[in-house]
Amino acid sequence: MDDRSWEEFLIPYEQAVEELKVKFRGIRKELKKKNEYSPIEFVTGRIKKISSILEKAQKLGIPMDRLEEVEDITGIRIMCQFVQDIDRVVELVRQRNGKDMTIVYEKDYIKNQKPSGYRSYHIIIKYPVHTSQGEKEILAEIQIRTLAMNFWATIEHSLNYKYEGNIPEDIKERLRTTAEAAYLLDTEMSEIRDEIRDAQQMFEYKSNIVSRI
Ligand code: 0O2
Repeated sequence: MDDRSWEEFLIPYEQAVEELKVKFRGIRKELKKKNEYSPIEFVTGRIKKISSILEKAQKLGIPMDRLEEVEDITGIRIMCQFVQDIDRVVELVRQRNGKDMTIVYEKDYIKNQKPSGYRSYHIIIKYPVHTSQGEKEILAEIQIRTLAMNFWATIEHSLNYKYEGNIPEDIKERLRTTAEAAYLLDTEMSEIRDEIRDAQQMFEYKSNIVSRI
């Protein structure tokens, strides 16, 4: 595919990233406006790099004329403060099943941590995009994780990039130790969750009053 064909191919995926970001950020906005707790802390989205799409297609034996079978060309990441929030976000996605999106399958890398130490909850969805050519249904991956899981995954991802997927064994071992530390951080934070939430609510209440003065 030349640059132009790639650009055209990626149009619906780019649109889906933008729409899904607005939708999930909207949930947080709405809950905050109603002074309710939001299980969503922040949302990011990306289009997979062309080189990564090709690599993944090759790994999975997907031919060039069926690249749309790569499930994470559109990727949305939803970050939560606490592990318990992940269940609430998963529930929010499930409630939309059959409405503006269709769940294809879910992968729980929190219960089934990857050997690398990676933890996150993935939901693969089908999402309809309305383009000038009509409706096109694309696949997208929603990753739901805590801030600690995200911190770990971001660092590990950049090391993987640096070492082109062959992280030296000693660093791999250290990453497994830090994954354990991130897990403990999540567990400890969950235990004092009510304390933290009270403190945050008080802080937000004060900030709102100050901003109104
Ligand atoms: P990009 O474009 O760099 O974001 P497999 O490797 O086959 O076991 P699979 O099926 O490829 O797993 O994983 P899955 O569930 O489709 O998830 C792919 C994405 O999940 C990755 O995107 C990462 O964002 C994340 N992920 C999965 N495993 C790991 C891991 O061990 N470490 C980190 N940091 N992230 C992981 P890509 O492929 O990196 O693409």
